[in-house]
Amino acid sequence: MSKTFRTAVAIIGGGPSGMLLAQTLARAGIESVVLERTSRACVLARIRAGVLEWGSVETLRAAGVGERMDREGIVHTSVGMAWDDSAHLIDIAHASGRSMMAFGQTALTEELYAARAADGQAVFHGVETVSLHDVTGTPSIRFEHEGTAHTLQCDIIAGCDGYHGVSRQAIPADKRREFEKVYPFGWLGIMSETPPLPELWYGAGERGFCLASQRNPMLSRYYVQCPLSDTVEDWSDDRFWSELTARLPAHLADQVVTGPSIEKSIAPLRSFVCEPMQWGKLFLVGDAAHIVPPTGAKGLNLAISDVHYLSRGLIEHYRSGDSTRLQAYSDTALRRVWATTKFSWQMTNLLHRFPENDAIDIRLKRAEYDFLTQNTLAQAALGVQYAGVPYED
Ligand code: RFL
Ligand code: PHB
Repeated sequence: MSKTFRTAVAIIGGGPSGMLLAQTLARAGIESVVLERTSRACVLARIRAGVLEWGSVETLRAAGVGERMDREGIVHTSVGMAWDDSAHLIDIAHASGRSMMAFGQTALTEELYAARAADGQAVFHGVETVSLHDVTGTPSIRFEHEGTAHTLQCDIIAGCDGYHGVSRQAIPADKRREFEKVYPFGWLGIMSETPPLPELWYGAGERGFCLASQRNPMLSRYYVQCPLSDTVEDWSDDRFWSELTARLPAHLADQVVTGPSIEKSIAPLRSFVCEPMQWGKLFLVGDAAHIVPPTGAKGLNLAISDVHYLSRGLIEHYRSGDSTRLQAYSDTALRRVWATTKFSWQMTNLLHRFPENDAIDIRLKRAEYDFLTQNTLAQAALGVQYAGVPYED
């Protein structure tokens, strides 16, 4: 048995990129179908990003999914930087004219799934053996769903299937250039139902990187840099809290409210960019095209700006037949991707201990931290990048 059907935009991947694209297109009257490998419960169980740039906040509001974010999110105008016992708050709003919003990716994805369900839009969960065909001509996607083979014909394919997805491979290897850096450590993250510190703090120093972040007034997210060989079993809650508080300056460590973790995981860190982000009628979006290390909180924000550029191009293409912006998608998106990849790499280098770092490397990082915390121009440079490179017209 096999089934053939058709849509305008076939979206592979039901993570934040795919669902936000589907939502934005639906509001412009453009039909799409989302194909997701896992179950809805599995997508909604992922705990990842937590900080939204103001450009992301505005994009989400415009897509009609901002209400809960505006109710529950924590707006912050500063970000803290600490090194052993030194601590400075950097005024992001002063430097950039914009603030940030702490709001979890999990909650955002819940809102996107609720909005699509309210519109009655089908998301095919549990799709298998997804393959892309004739992406430079008359595109289609073949997949299996609940034991039945399907062919989805479409005008456009949006590859929103993350770093491990299949879409990127549909760009011929000799036309695709991939740039990659894998970092020699991971981030151990925990979630705990305790009040967070009043500000978001990035910490560096003798014992390595740490981060104190927020979800809502009774939900905190914390991270410490750890060796890649560690497993979550190596880290009891007690060990985590004592390591985190040892890495923070004493006056911040004293404010940390500890409690049982409700989630604990280790994430590897990489910088990765695929060029181009478009091939024929295939457009890559979000983690399918690029990965940044989480230092600086940019991955989800880049996914949202990709959706902004692609949906704008698609809406013009369908409304007026003008494909200029759509055809410029890869170049436009990549300018922001590279600027942001540079920022995440720089923040990662500054704040982490690498196994190969020797005494001079550490002194140089400390000198850079001192310059940053003492020089208002350096703070302005950090502030505009942390708040997010403005979207191009
Ligand atoms: P996702 O979230 O990986 O979703 C891709 C979806 O595609 C599905 N899929 C397929 N579906 C159909 N067919 C196939 N063949 C498929 N292969 C895969 C997958 O099941 C999945 O549902 O990519 P997307 O949508 O582009 O979203 C990207 C973001 O998830 C990611 O960039 C952020 O989470 C990164 N990130 C952060 N970003 C921020 O902006 N701010 C942060 O504070 C922040 N913190 C983080 C982070 C990522 C982290 N980890 C664990 C990687 C903190 C961490 C710890
Ligand atoms: C988070 O809250 O999960 C978070 C915050 C800032 C980052 C990365 C992750 O740089």
